[in-house]
Amino acid sequence: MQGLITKSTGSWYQVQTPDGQRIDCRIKGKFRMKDITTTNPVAVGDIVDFEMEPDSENGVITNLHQRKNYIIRKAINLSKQAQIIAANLDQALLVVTLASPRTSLGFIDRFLVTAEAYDIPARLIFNKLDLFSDEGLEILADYKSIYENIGYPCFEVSALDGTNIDQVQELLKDKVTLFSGHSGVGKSSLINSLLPSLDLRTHMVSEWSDKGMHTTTFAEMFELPQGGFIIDTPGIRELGVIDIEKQELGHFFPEMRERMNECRFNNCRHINEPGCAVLEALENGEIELSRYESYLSIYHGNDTRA
Ligand SMILES: Nc1nc2c(ncn2[C@@H]2O[C@H](COP(=O)(O)OP(=O)(O)OP(=O)(O)O)[C@@H](O)[C@H]2O)c(=O)[nH]1
Ligand SMILES: [Mg+2]
Ligand SMILES: [Zn+2]
Repeated sequence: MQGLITKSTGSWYQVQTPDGQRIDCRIKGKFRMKDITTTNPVAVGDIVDFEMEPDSENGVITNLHQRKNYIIRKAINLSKQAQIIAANLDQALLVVTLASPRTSLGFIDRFLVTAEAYDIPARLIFNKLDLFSDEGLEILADYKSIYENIGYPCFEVSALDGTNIDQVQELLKDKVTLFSGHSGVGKSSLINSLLPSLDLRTHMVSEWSDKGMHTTTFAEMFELPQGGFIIDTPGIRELGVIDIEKQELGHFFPEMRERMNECRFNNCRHINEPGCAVLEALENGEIELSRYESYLSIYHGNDTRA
């Protein structure tokens, strides 16, 4: 039998059958990926074959189908361990808040580079719009212009009062969509406002640390009545960029990618080379300094700041 992984706890996998049944399965045998060690061989979004165990309500996963794509998260710089967050995605939404908790530009950029590297279209969802002061709204406008100018669609929403939730609803139709972001930014709250029947657990952000409480502990996929699937994920504390060759890194910044053919040297690192089109664009303000700083930070391997 064939099914779709809708939840993974590490030892158990929930498999949805084509007729909508959900069966708890274990894994038999080895599912190794080339080149990387992952903590989970099978992830939400994977298509698998499974068999029912004799005299049991549970099944055993016996085969993993080829993935269209996947997104991996590396915990920290030194660790070789990586975790597949989800597989077979059409798009990834990064939920961002400017306060309670604050998402840094560096974190946004590392997420976007990761999505580019895995060839998954990314969009930014600025949540908690209801909390924004006038000053906050100005910062939001700055952030939005940085990312819209380089081609990432941005949305401003409030899961609390429902502002612009319809725009997100439209974005999701017939697609498999990953919701990602720091703990406490409102991923589960957003999914609840999109699918009110779900009633996922949410939790207040700590007043003391301004950090989320890591309420969602496992990735889980939900089917939308209008077609499509959404995947809720646990909050990401820090995001290491998975082994990208330094020479390749510029390709994952769209604004650098579109200029680097004009650099004088074809092995230009865009750091201090004469005739560098990227540095020229930086100087005349066509490339945002914060983006370039993220490039340097990832380039030099300081890529785990929260
Ligand atoms: N004011 C306001 N609060 C919100 C909004 N969205 C979510 N919250 C609150 O933010 C807190 C965290 O929300 P969650 O949905 O649990 O956040 P999460 O991203 O799922 O967090 P993890 O599961 O820990 O990764 C909760 O107290 C929510 O009520 C919003 O649009 N406005
Ligand atoms: Mg959550
Ligand atoms: Zn260059």
